[in-house]
Amino acid sequence: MKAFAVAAGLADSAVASASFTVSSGTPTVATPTITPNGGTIQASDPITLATATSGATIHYTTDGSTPTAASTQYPGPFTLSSDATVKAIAVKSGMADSAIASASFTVASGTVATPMITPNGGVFSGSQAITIDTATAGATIHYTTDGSDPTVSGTRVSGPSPANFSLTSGSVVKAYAELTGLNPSAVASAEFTQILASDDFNDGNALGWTEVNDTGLTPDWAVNGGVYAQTTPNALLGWWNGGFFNDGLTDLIYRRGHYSFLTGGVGTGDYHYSVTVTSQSTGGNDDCGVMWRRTDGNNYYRLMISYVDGTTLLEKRVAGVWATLAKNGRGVPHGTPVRLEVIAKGPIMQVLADGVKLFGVYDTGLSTGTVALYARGECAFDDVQVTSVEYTPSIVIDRPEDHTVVGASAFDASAVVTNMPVGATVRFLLDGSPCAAAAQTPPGSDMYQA
Ligand SMILES: [Ca+2]
Repeated sequence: MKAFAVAAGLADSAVASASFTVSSGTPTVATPTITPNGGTIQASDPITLATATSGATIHYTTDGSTPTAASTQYPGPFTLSSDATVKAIAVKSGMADSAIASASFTVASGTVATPMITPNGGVFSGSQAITIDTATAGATIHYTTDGSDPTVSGTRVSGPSPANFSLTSGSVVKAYAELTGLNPSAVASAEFTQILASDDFNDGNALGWTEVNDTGLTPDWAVNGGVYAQTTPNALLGWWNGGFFNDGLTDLIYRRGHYSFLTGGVGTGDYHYSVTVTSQSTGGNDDCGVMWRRTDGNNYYRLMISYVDGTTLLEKRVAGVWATLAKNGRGVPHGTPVRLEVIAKGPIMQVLADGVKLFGVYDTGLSTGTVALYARGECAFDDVQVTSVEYTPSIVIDRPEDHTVVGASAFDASAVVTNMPVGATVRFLLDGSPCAAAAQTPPGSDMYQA
């Protein structure tokens, strides 16, 4: 465009000039991005396409051909099962098509060998040397010692294979390996529990144990023949004394007994406590058992086998107040050793006899304290072992108790189920048959009733 000015009596102005380009009026759609932008990927890695232009659609090809608006529309992140070049274009009505983006991918073939953890779990004292290696040369090992997933960067340690380190406390070790161009290995896992305390009494003494007289009547604890035993007969320890009666201390005398606790404790309230218990009388009214999380004479859990009743009883004493947590009609004969185990992890506690689960309870009353041996009668103890516990028991059914009911009558039973997996159900059986009105309504961990 050119212009000049005129006015009467004056000479015309010079000519001014300027150039203009008239726009077509159709802006261009932003070129798509491809993430990751090529390279070696795993077959499971998602490929993501995007454009900065709102409302535009993305079309793409994976065979190297030029994409158009007629090509496959991007449905969201996708994966590639073999080597491919991804090309993408973004289009929007009223706008010019974007430029074409392109990225070439190599899909890893083969898989890194799963690491070997050596030793592959177990029980140790003090410290434990660990080696993790993989048969795939050049691979990087990633491992955790806190049970967490090593494929997540969080607390993992990474380095070349083999990885060597030592554990100084109980741990769940998990490891996997990766190498560019290969699929990552599966995750290997191994559980290491640490011995926190042990005594087989084969040294002929009970050093490290503190005996507690809880009846005012004289007990007699001693180590003989490699076994730690209380040998004063039950009848001399105030067992009966005219019947169950209140002793004036808001405490039934039948709960009293004698016990010996591990003086130095075990440093934690979470542990796996095992001991072999034998009633040594022939027909006496012995009660033998174990205690755990004992902090003083008024605070502990106790499992008691009643050899006269043929029952086992799980109780707690918190601030001096007794409460029954569970009972069971599973008796043990006199003279028969039974291996009692208590697995206490947070509020979840499981009790086993000879490897068979007696009780699982959820209780928050006491969280720490030492272990003890309980005797209200002639009870012998051997092979005490306390180890760390590295896992949370999977399913706990809390405080089911024995019931006796007259035929053709009904009673209510309930169970608190903790850590129940998704999709699991609770069944109540009476003499092996499903109960008529069992409530399955709660999802997951909750109270179930029948
Ligand atoms: Ca022994």
